Order: sequence, then C-alpha cells, then structure tokens
Amino acid sequence: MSQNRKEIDFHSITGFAEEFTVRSPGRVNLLGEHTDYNGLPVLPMAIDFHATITGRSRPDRQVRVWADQFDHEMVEFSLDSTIPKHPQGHWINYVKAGMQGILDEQTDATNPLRGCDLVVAGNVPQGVGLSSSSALVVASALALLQANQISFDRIALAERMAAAEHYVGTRGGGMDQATCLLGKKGHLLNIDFFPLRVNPVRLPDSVTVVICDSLVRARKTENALQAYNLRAVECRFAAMLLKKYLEHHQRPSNFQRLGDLTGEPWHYTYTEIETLIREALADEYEYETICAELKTIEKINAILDDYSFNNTAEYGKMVFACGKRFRHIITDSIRVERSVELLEKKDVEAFGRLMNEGHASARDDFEISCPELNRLVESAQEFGALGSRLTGAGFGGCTVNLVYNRNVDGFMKKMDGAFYSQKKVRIEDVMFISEPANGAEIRSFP
Ligand code: NG1
Repeated sequence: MSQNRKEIDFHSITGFAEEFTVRSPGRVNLLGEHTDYNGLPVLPMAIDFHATITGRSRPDRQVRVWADQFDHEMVEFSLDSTIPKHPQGHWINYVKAGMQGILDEQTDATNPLRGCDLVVAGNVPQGVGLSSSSALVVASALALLQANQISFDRIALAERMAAAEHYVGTRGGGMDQATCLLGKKGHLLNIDFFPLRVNPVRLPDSVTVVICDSLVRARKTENALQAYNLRAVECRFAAMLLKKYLEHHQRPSNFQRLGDLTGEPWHYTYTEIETLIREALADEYEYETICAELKTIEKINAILDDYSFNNTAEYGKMVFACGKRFRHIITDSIRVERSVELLEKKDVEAFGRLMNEGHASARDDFEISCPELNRLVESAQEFGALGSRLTGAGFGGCTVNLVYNRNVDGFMKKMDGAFYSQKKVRIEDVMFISEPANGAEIRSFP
C-alpha cells in the first residue's frame, strides 16, 4: 500500500479541461464488526487513502468514465432511470451504484440530471477491508452532484449511499459510506444507525493506528460475496427467530433489526439483549430446523435468493449459526459502548484489550477470520500492540493495531521480520500508518 498518488491528467485523457475533483477516503474500523447492518454501533475512522475523481459536466445525459488504474479503460452509459449493470465484480458498477442512488432520489422529471466525463483514480487498496468500494461509490455520487451543481446534506447522503451500494450485490450496512462522508481529522467516529448518528471521539495523541495486510484477498463482489452475505442472512434469520421467541412470551415483537430492541417500546440495554439471545437462540440451526421453527420454506428460500445464493438445490445443506452470530454482534456493541467511555478517559490500554476481545469474538463467534489474520494478530500482541484485530468484512484483508507512538518503529520492524520478510513484498505496500482523516472533499475549478 502506498500513499503516493499521481495527479490525473484529465485533459490528455479526455481532451477537455477539468471542472472539479472529488476525493473520498477509505476507512479502517477499530471496533464493531458486522454490527452496522444489525442497527448497532461501530467505531471506525477515515484514512488518508482516497478514491479520486476528476471531471467535467456534459450537456447531455451521457456519463463517460475512464479508469486511470485500468489502462484508461473507458465505459460509457446513459443516466436512464435504471442504469443497467455490468457483469458482477466490474469496477464500473461502483460508479453506477453511486449515480443510481442519486437518480433514485431525483424527483424533478422536468429537470433531468446532466451527465459528465470522469477520470477515476485512487490509492485505497482493494479487497483488504479498507472500503475501497464505498470510497468509489461515494466519490461517484459526489461527482454527479457536483456536475449538476446540487448541494447535499452529508448525513442524508451517507444513508442514501448505504442503500445505493446494494446495487453491486452485497448487502452491507452503512459504516463505510458514513465514515467516508463524515470522517473527522484526529477522531474515531462512534456511529449509530437507523437513523444515522455520528459522534466523533478523539483518538488520544499517545497512540498510532498501524494497518497490516494479511495478503489474503477477500473481494466482496467476487470470492467473498457468499461468505459475506451468509453472515447477513444468518443475522436476518436470528432476528426472525428472536421475534418468534418474543411473540411466544407475549412480549412486543415487531422489530426488524437487533438494534431496534434498544428503542421503543423495549428500551433494552445491550446486556439485556445479550441475556435474551442466550435464552432464545441455539448456536446453530440446520436449514430444515430453521424452516420448521419459522414455519415457512418459501420465505426462507426467497430470502436466500434475495441475498444472491441462487442455488435452491444446495439450500438443504446449509447451516445457519444464528446464536453464535448474534453473540458476536451484541458483545461487540458492548465493546464499542465501553470503548467510547475509555477513550474519553484516554485509557488506551483498556481500549486495546477490548480490541483484542473483539478479534477473538470475530474469530470464534462470527467466524470471519483466517489463519493469516490470526497469525498477524498473535504476532502484534506479542510485539507490544495495545490491541490488534481483523478489520472490515474479514475472510482476509487487514488487521488494525493500536500502538504507543514510541513503539511504532520497533513494532513495524518486528512485524516485518515475523510476517513479511520471507515474502516478496515491499513493506510500504503491506503495512502503513494513517492518522484519522477528514471525510470526502470537493474542489471546483473556475
Ligand atoms: P468492507 O470491509 O469495506 O468490506 C463491509 C461492509 C460494512 C460492514 C463491514 C463489516 C459494505 C459496503 N461494507 O465492509 O458495511 O458490514 O463489512 O463490519 O458492504
């Protein structure tokens, strides 16, 4: 990974003068993993790696996009009410996702959006849990808004972009888009969802965030799509089972996501939800048991189809670890809540211990780790990181490590020796430091 970025020569690529540039950051999450789509909190920060789009508006409804990273490959499409998708995994789908999100909200049919010429570049590493996808989705939406001189509210846009990214086939939550738009220099973001609320928490000056790449690639629209969506489905089924349990005990049961139980009419604390999960859910359910418990095969199959499984013949062999998954979700939420209190007191050592616990929970209960991530975490803990855990969707990607400033050099050298020195990699491509960065920026040129 390298923070170097070259300037985009918009004129030589497109033949026109540029009118604006948008820079939208990636993010690293310190705690609260897979909690976002369950309506529960996260604790990420924006990083100093960006998707960058340079552009100009066009008089018609065409969008032409050159990808600086992909040999200036150019893709053209029209801003029709439904933008057709490219094949799954193609980079242009992220651009289309952001723009479709803007089009869907456009109510004034008499004043259709103008298209634009764009050149996309960036240095957020892809498929390593640092949110390169959302950086591009958000940057694309901002480019379209800028080409049409439309102002926007960052919270509303972040909520819209979270839904918009489902266009690419993954069913994530809203952490990435919110961090990308609302990042604050020097701060972690304590984010709550439905509705989106963001509370910046200062990262104490004594510590540095070091990110280490496991070198295992997990692309959410390719090899990791089913694994990621299976976690989302397991959480959805867990919520349905919990609902049945509450109904059975004549308690209010009309909720959608686990996080709803903290609001009206339940007002449960996280600890009460933890107890409820323990009482109501088994660790794992076979497909037939889930269908029997929820008294429907059709609905279960429809949900699996909806989450891109598309192979009904295999559904009978699936196992859903609902209790284990929710145990991770609620214990990670408790850890986020405690972390905010600890960071306010600048207790970085206790915060680091919660990060370590978060890794164990992601590994054992949510089962999104892999041997390489576990090795990185164990080495980091041995070499003096206050906390170390996998970050992002998991199944590969990076670890995030909290290290006292004074120990950073020694820590990185030891990590290099233990993990990278045998491999053919440049150290600046696999280990890096970022301060918490600001959210997306737009610059326009007269
Ligand atoms: P990354 O790490 O960018 O793949 C994904 C989801 C998040 C969140 C995390 C896990 C998207 C766009 N992002 O992030 O919403 O669920 O996994 O905490 O789907």
